[in-house]
Amino acid sequence: FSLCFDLCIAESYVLDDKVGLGRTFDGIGGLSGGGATSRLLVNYAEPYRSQILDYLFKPNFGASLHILKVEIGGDAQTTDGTEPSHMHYENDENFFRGYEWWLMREAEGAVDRFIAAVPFHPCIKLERLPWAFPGWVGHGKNWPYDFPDITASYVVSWILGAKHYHDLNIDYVGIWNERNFDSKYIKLLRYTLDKSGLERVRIIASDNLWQPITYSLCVDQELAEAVDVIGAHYPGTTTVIEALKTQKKLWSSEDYSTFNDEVGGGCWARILNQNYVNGLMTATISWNLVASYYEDLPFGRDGLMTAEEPWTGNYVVESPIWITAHTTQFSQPGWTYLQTVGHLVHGGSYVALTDSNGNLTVVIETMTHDHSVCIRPPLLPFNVTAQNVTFQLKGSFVSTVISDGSFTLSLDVDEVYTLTTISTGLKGTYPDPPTSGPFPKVYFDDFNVANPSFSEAPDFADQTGVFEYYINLTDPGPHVFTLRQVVTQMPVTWATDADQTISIIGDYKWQNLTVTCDVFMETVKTGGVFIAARVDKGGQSVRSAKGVFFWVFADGSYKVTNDLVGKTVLAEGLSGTRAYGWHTLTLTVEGQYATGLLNGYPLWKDAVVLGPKNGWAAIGTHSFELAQFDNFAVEAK
Ligand code: 147
Ligand code: CA
Repeated sequence: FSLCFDLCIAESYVLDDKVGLGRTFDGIGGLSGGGATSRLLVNYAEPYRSQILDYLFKPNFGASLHILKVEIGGDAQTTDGTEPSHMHYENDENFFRGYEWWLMREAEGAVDRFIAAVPFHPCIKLERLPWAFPGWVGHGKNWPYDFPDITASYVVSWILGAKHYHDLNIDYVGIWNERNFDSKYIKLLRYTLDKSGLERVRIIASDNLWQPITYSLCVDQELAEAVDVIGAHYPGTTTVIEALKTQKKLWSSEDYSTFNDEVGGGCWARILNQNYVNGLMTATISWNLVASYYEDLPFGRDGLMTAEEPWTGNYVVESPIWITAHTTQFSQPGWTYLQTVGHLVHGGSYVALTDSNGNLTVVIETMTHDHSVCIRPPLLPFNVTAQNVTFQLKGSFVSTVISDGSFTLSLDVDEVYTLTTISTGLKGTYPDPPTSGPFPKVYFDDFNVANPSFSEAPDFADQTGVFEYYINLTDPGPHVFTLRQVVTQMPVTWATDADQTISIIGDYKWQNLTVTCDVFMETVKTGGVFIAARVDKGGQSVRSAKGVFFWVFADGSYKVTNDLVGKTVLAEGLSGTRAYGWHTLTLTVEGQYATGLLNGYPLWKDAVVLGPKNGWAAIGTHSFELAQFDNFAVEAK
């Protein structure tokens, strides 16, 4: 029985910089993307949106993150949705799509506002990584390395645009998330960066496992010169000897992905310390930054905090935020780990960091196994019990603290302590946000926004394809401002996108409802569009989505299907619909029956719907084709 009281002998640990220092600390970060994980965040009203950003980025307030990693949108499904590319087509460039630009500016803004107020200057490091690429980058093949010069200039154009249009300096760039890397491409990327005046941008490879990238770095000197950081995903706190031998910085460039309750917080506390103790990793990045996507999409709530209700303004500052603060508020990128870090005799771990200027921060965690399981990899059993620990300060820290340079702590299990000379730490707080509530049962959007701050309409979460605000300059009538699906070719994918495009919206619990939308096909003969209810799947499973789909086609026909692929037909017939004309579709689902109107007149009725019982509303197209939507409305029971 191991409960330990004051009389117990304390195990002793030395903290010493005389023996030489360890590796340079690069920071703790969050990942927005991979994919669409911040989708709902942008639609929060003020002051809640800024409060959320402050909990994430504001120094000495909350998570006070050092690194923001974002996806470079590739028009394709990358876990919880698609993110738009800055180049949908070869001759197209637009650096104002999506919300990642805005998020990067806000992250820097939160830091800048702070810099204005205090003399101490932290800065946020920006990193970007592609999951997918527009189809033209692969010339129609699902592979980005056949034309490496095209891929490199596509990626570099994003970094140049970040600087030119948003004054954002990107510090790190990656290759292709959790997919193959190509040595020739990495060297060409380095060359293209340098040629574009971006020598300061560092390359991370390969955002997958430690191998085979480490092996390639060992045998290819030119590749080793091009790569600055080996980034591994979900490393389970360990690395491999060969990676250590490369002398490269080692990062856990994607980690966590765990439900953000207290066990999630425990996972995060354990890996933040032990990624260095066991694996000498000097940065850890959480997938994801903030859970701002419909919770019924894959990996619901796997973010440092939760902000999934822009319609109420409710958000939740979850335990991983405060776990992060234990490290981020008391050490900065550029500080150095001491060599004297390690495991505690009765379980748990400690790290120590210094600014080499007299400041010292020690972070101790005593997370038990069951209180710190992460989503992956599996966690082998281990024991942690209450214990007394004595820290002996040596080297330049002898005089920093107490007279004899030592202190003793009584540690219980599942605790995190920060011992520090830094006095600026703060547990930031705002008044409680509004209470949680469901998506509004009555919803309407006419997309009539002349200068939208975002390219996408509120609450629509694209699952294949990209739906953007559009202006019909020549439209004489009521459809000047619409929403348009703009992806015209299957992208170089990361997940298995559907062959149709689809954007979901609303409450996953919706059962009985009416969906109405004006639709406009832009493809003669073969064009097709749908509105839908009870859509039961998104994310990587979007291809197998079921629901009630009401389609009209440019060949003058309609269909009602039970699935997105259109295999299970519930009704079909003639509609007289065509391209380049507006039609109004209305779909009502009530219990086991569905009914459809065209332009307000019954077209089909009482189609029998045996499942699914509930799901989101949706709009979409039959293929990767241009089409427009207007006056979208839902009335749910
Ligand atoms: C990662 C992706 O990089 C993220 O975009 C997101 O999908 C995240 C969700 O947990 O997962 O991909 C992984 C998928 C599977 C494994 C590791 C990473 N795995 O099985 O080890
Ligand atoms: Ca409109």
